[in-house]
Amino acid sequence: MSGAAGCQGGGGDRGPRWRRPWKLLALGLLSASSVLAAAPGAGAMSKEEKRRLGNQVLEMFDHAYSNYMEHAYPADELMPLTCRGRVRGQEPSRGDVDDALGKFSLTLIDTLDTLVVLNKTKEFEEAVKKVIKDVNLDNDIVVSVFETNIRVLGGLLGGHSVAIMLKEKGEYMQWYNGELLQMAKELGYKLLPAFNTTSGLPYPRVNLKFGVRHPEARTGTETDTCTACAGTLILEFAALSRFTGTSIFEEYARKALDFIWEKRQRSSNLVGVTINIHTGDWVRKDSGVGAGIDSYYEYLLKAYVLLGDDSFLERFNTHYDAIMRYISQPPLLLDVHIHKPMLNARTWMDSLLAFFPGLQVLKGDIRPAIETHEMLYQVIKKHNFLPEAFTTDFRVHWAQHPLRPEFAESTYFLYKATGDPYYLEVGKTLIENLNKYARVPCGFAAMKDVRTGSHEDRMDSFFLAEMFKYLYLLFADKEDMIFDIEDYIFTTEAHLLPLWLSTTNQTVSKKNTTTEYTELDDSNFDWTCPNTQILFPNDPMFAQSIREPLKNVVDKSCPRGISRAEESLGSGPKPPLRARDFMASNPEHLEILKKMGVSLIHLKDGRVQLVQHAVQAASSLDAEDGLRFMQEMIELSSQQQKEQQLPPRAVQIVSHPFFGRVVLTAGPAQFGMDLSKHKAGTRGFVATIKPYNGCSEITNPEAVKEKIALMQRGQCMFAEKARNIQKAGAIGGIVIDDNEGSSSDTAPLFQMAGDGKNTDDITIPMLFLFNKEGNIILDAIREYEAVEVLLSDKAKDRDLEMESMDQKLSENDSHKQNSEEATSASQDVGAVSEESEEGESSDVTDPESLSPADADSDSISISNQDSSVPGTNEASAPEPACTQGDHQPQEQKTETESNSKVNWDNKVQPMESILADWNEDIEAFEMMEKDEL
Ligand code: DMJ
Repeated sequence: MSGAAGCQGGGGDRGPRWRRPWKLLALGLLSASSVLAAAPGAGAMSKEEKRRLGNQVLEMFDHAYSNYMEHAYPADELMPLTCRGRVRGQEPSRGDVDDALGKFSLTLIDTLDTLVVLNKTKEFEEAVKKVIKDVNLDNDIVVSVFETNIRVLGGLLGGHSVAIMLKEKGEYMQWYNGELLQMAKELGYKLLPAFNTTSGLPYPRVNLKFGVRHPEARTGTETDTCTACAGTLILEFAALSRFTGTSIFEEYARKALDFIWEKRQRSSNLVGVTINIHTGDWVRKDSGVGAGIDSYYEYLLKAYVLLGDDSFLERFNTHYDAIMRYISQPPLLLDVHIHKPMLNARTWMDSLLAFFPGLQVLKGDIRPAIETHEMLYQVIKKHNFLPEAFTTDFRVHWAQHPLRPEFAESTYFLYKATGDPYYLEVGKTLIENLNKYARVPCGFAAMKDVRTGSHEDRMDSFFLAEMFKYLYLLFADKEDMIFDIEDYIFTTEAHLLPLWLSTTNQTVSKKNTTTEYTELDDSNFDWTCPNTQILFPNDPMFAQSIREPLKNVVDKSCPRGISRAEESLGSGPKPPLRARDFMASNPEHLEILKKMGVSLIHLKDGRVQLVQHAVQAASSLDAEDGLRFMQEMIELSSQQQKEQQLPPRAVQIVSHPFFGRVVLTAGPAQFGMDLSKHKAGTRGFVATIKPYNGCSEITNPEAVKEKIALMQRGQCMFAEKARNIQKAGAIGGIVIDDNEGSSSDTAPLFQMAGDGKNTDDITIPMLFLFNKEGNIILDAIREYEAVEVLLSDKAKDRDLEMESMDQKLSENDSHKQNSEEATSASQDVGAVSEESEEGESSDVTDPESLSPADADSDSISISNQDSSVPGTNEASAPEPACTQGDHQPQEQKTETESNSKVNWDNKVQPMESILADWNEDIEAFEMMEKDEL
């Protein structure tokens, strides 16, 4: 896709190249959209408002970029809560996500072409000089091939693309001599060792200095990679080849794509999520358009647009047809199994799929794009951001949100395709939410939990590379730009590559050497691009008419896992039994279970176990229904497990200079005030207590009275601390972890348990903060002395906090001052002075009730302990929540702590362990599938 219009061919400055009618049709799309944008109607946005919003995006970008440059550069990323750079190795490891960091000033490189899109040419010139001078690409560090390609190689190439454009214009960058391209080439060569496999699929990681095979490489033992990881190289690699005339990069990327195409599941034409890089076997056979696969599809279509190679379009269209047949269940996009594509693989969606409506615009399939986008927008309206994963009935499945740009991207493309001002309003909401909930004095912080509004100390580079580009372009008119965005295509990281590359240095043979397309004829390929004059004939209300029926899809309906069988059967035969409807006391249901090969085993301890033996099913169709039933049951149980936990709470710093903008993720207590029932929360100034561990009578009650007491974890029970501070007159308490460096970014939250006795006497709220979050408050005390916080179940509106704050500073000044002050605070304060004598660790239980009880390769089973879990005690299956909120406070299961040394904290199951379990279950399914096949 070009920058602005949905569907467009190449051409640009270097001359036309299209044999097919793309260019003309794209022009049609553009003119139609401008007619629509100008059309009068309710909701049309005034030019002034558009300009105001565009300026707001610029101001927000400045806030993010200047804080990165001032407080983090040359580090890879900014940590906006602690206001410093994230340097790999100096912070606790976050696992795979850290593989994007290669000590190469990631955020600066990823931001280069954003500066030019946002008209910040002088800043761009400065930034390029810094990159050339400072960045070292030869570090002994293991990085992700995928992330390094899309962010760093893409960033350098995008920077080079706009640098030569500016140079050609004659005003800026006159000194530029292809230095960024040189760096890109150097990096390209550093990625090549990863391709040293027989399949041609790259290893997922590479050591920038030592490659893959070298004894010092510390990588090269991996066997799997994700499909998107191996299939998202062609744009950057082909651009590198064509810019430099060195064909090897394009050749390698093509080979990887050819291999994936060869390995597609032939009956469904779908690809799985992960693949063995040596054998080409699908390791995970679930298939969707989100995490793990997303940009593979994106790059097939965009490779056709950039390179004009028909085979990429042929492949894309073949996959797209399969996606629309199996995965698209409008407005949902649900993962299925590649071998059994009528079988849903899960009942939740991940936020990465939000890019897909944008890709559908490029494909020209506007209707489903509008539908899915509208569904996603309603999820956002409910939670302010798209949670990383959400269920088919729109509950939060994974509450994090790292400020991903995919939804903004789709909003931009839909606006360009439809000209409907509705999408400008959507963009306005995104801007408002970012400012209200994610903006902190030192940048923008990712959401740790969209339900509580708490933050994570993280601002990913893609936030600057993508979010600000799409938001700015959404509100920008052609005359606001210093160049024509239509001359470029966006990579998956929104880097700009010029369309004229299609006619440059075509040294690589376009012919796929491994694939014959004899089985495909022209009917597989949709060669045309949409013309909005045909799409919206005399009907500026087209998009609205598609959205209208979906208006209340999130709030008012409860669409639980749409069954294709249910849909297609209509008034025909009875739909298969769904896990959510199952009642163990219903003889008819038991009969159906039997037909599906599922048996119910009553265990001695009162538990009920479900086991499926596909071979015992009445027919293969029944076996398939049985499989789905078991899968649904597992997921239902997993969901229940999750809901039995108390959700995390929020500690919001409301005093100057934070004004409610910093929200820390806190663990709840199983005693004291239940903050979910006291919506206003408890607000007060904080005071550290003496003794700091709170394990005996408080000796400074005068300092603590009417305050929120801060104390250190350890040396006695949580409930004991609570009683001591309550006696001293505190109105609440915060326990700070004594394990230095612990953080909710890296450790699972847990609940503070009682002491096994009746805790009704404790009436004040108690929350737990990990060491890093606790230090943010301690830092603030050192700097500002009087620090006021709000303890609540969900962060309160920052604007209200702003209103109630001291009005001494004008709003503009306070913004500036905020970042300066917060910075010095975080620099000055060291670790908590008191040390705990005994180390403690949070303990987690295994979710016993979910573990497959029968490991037979042809069977799968689940068992449940809880009486409210499906299948137990002849009770009916639970009603999966179809309620308004995601918080459903459950009865708390208090676990008595007998050993005060090791088992102080109640056992809870963190999300990671639930997901790990779920993966195990999926694997069991896959084994079974294999056996069946
Ligand atoms: C970006 O780095 C890219 O868009 C990638 O393809 C997947 N998504 C992230 C941001 O969410």
